Amino acid sequence: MEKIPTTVTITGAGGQIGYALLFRIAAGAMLGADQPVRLRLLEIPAGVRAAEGAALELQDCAFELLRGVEVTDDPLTAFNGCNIALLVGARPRGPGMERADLLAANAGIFGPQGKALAAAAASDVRAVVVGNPANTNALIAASAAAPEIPADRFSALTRLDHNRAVGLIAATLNVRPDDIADVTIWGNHSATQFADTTHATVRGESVDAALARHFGSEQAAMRWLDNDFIPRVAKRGAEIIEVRGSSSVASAANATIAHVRDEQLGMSHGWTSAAVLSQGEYDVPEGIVCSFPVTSNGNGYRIVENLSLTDRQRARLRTSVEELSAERDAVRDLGVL
Ligand code: NAX
Repeated sequence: MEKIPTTVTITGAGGQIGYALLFRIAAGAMLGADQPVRLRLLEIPAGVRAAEGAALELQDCAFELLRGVEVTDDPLTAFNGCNIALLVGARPRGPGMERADLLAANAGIFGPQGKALAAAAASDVRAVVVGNPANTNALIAASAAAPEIPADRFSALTRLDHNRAVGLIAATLNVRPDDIADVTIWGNHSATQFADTTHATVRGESVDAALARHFGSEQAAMRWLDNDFIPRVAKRGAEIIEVRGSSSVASAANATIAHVRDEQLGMSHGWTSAAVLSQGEYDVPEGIVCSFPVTSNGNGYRIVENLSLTDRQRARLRTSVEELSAERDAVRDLGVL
């Protein structure tokens, strides 16, 4: 018997990442080859035509799993019965825009969307925020959706940073990406984040030991991690813009699909990274959406606890958490939380 279709709402569906997401979701890459999907595409009025064009192309693909596409500029219509919300549309930083202006503009998007989710979504809804500043936008949406939707149903995307770290280690050690397990992205989806290989393995061996062999000594490997790997992963978005002339799109859509797939279907081994609401783990203050190592049994992400962190690592995490706390305080000052 055919499964009940899952309703997936994509905001900013007329934009670049939206365009890269829609066709893979409809093809079954996110929820599996036996799971029919219904797509709801939310846009602002200026983006509706682009989303309608994508809807025409979806029809032209004649996807077996696609059970309907609806384009709207009304959040309540878009989130009606929604099981999975991909919150991609956001206000980009314009020329001369201060951080406070950016946070305020996005609070004006993610607050109302959180409320619309609470009013209209299915009782099992989960939402991932891709639109930047993703961590704080997720906090705003979760806070606006409370108490109808539990806060742990909201997360923000750091899977792209995670995959960037895995890809860079794999290329350096000349192994396959799936040989590598248990890398962690800690903190904010911003340049203060910190990619951590301490617990990572490559075909069962410690990544740090494999890097020491590759670079000739533990000190040389440490220098590479500190001076090349960590900053390069954190600034990879800028590198892509510099080389490609445009921001990350296909890799961001790919990471979004992997984030939701693992969250909904579960992971067979190891951990990944996602930004979820802290409850005080690793001394991150409660009530901040921070990237942690996470696992999933198919029923949402759970933070992997009790990993050992060195003083240097704790200091790095503290720096990123201070940035997240400042964003949270700025939004609080706006009266949004
Ligand atoms: P685009 O500008 O191509 O698309 C954004 C779309 O969102 C536009 O079509 C716009 O009309 C729509 N939109 C704006 N406000 C909306 C609202 N209130 N409701 C519905 N739709 C709305 O940007 P794109 O390249 O697709 O990037 C989207 C977001 O992802 C940006 O905020 C970007 O910074 C962020 N990213 C996040 C990443 C992450 O890892 N978390 C990585 C990639 C990307 O940079």
